[in-house]
Amino acid sequence: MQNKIVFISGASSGIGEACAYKFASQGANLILSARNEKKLLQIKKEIETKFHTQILILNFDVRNRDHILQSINALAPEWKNIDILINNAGLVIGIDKEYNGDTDEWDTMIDTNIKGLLYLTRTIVPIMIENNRGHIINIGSIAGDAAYPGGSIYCATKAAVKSLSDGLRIDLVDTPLRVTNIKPGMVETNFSVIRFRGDKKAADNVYKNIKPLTPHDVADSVYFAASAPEHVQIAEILLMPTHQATGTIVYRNEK
Ligand code: 8X3
Repeated sequence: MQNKIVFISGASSGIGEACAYKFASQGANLILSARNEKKLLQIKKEIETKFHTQILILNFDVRNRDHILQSINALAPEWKNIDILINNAGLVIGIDKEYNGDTDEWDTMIDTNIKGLLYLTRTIVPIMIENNRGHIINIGSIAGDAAYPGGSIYCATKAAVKSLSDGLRIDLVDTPLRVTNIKPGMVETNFSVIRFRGDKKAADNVYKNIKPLTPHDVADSVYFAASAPEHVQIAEILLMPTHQATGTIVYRNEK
């Protein structure tokens, strides 16, 4: 991973932040993007004190297509040749039924999880094709394999991430580029706090009496896929806590 350039969206927290630490610890240079510039600067500072690495901050919302295009096009040549794109930015808001959800929240999820991922892919993959090397790692979800109660829109966005990953893998089959879809189950981050619109207690209940994955567990899988030999394409990884079996079946040890 030495001196490779890794672009991570949604890098200011959770899985994105954990990926930043993991790849920096293995010698990669990072381009970190997110909406929260203050948090990005803090992460950059922390990582740079721990590891010998260079970090560039790009402060944008993946929903803003023009901003993405301008930021990537303006990159200095030494940063532009991105080796690995980790499409991590994504979120869930609400647990409403499909017939009574908040349509603004739907727009936020669809625009971030699907369109934001597409904008970054559309901007960065042509650079990779030009360089004849690259790896696109999309953070999907177990939620994309089957819908669950209260998750209709979010599950649909993650099903889209699966289709978009599969479609891109087909489109790139005649190139050395690889495409991976990482599908985590329950991971303890601020993901559930946002889902429950800031209700920390409700979010904590999701992980009660079960040991969830940490963002670092997911980052390890991302790194595993990224560090496979060049002729090996890890198409998907589905990972979940040992006491989770599907998107809806978990065992909680309440003894
Ligand atoms: C997050 C996983 O299904 O527990 O994508 O909400 S889930």
